[in-house]
Amino acid sequence: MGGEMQKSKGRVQRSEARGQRADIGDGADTIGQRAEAEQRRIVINQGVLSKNDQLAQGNRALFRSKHLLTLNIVSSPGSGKTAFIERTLTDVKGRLRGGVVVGDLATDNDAQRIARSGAPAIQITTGDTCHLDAEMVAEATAKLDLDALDVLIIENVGNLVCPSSYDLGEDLRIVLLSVTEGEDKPLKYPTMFKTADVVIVNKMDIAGAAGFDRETALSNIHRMVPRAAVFEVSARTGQGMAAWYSFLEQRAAGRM
Ligand SMILES: Nc1nc2c(ncn2[C@@H]2O[C@H](COP(=O)(O)OP(=O)(O)OP(=O)(O)O)[C@@H](O)[C@H]2O)c(=O)[nH]1
Ligand SMILES: [Mg+2]
Repeated sequence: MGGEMQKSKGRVQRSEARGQRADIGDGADTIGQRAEAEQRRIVINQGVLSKNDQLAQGNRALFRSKHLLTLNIVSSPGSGKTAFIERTLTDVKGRLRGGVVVGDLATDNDAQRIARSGAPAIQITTGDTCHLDAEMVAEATAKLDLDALDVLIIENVGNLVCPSSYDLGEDLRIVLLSVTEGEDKPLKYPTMFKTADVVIVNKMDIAGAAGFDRETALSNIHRMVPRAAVFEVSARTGQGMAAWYSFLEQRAAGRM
């Protein structure tokens, strides 16, 4: 494996769809014109999503043909996605071979951090785009030796809104919630939480200091997504991570 880190740059073109939406809405004065503009917006959005869905299916078929387990990790900025990935890859080394694609608006800080754990890491810089899409992931993963991996981890751009609508071809969508964000976040960002396969409650080492209401948080998560597996962990201390590793290794074994 050996700590390589590469960059896939300049994906600002992904904002095309937003540009189109802004254009068609301008100058619509009457109710009829606004309704027509709204209808056209919906058609364009469906077009963008169905193109993404097709590309995501292509990714999924490729990843499965390589017997990879693919994770799409999403959360608010700073919940600990990179810390969670770093710790996971370090601790499962020797049992699972992991590779990472990480998206941020700017900087390759996260890919550098992950590369230090010894895993290959590709940074995507999205410019002004607040999510990864299937095309970006396809381009980035073309730079990885997928035959040398068991698990492909995609760290999405940090926010709980945009990434929820974009299938990347993953097997599992993993949503992180850290104890400092507020117990109501699952209720406020329902689309993200409802599409989760796994919810990781992170930073449990500071739950007491943060006044974290564990019962309320877990109840809100279960209300939004009763089928999700939930792990309460600290990516900093390692607390609770063993149960996550068992789950991960079991799922990865199902792909081999
Ligand atoms: N106390 C504590 N701090 C943590 C834990 N996990 C992450 N952190 C800290 O939280 C901050 C943000 O962590 P990151 O891993 O950069 O978070 P991220 O979700 O990847 O952030 P973005 O990529 O910017 O969205 C850092 O200062 C981490 O050291 C944890 O379990 N406990
Ligand atoms: Mg990060």
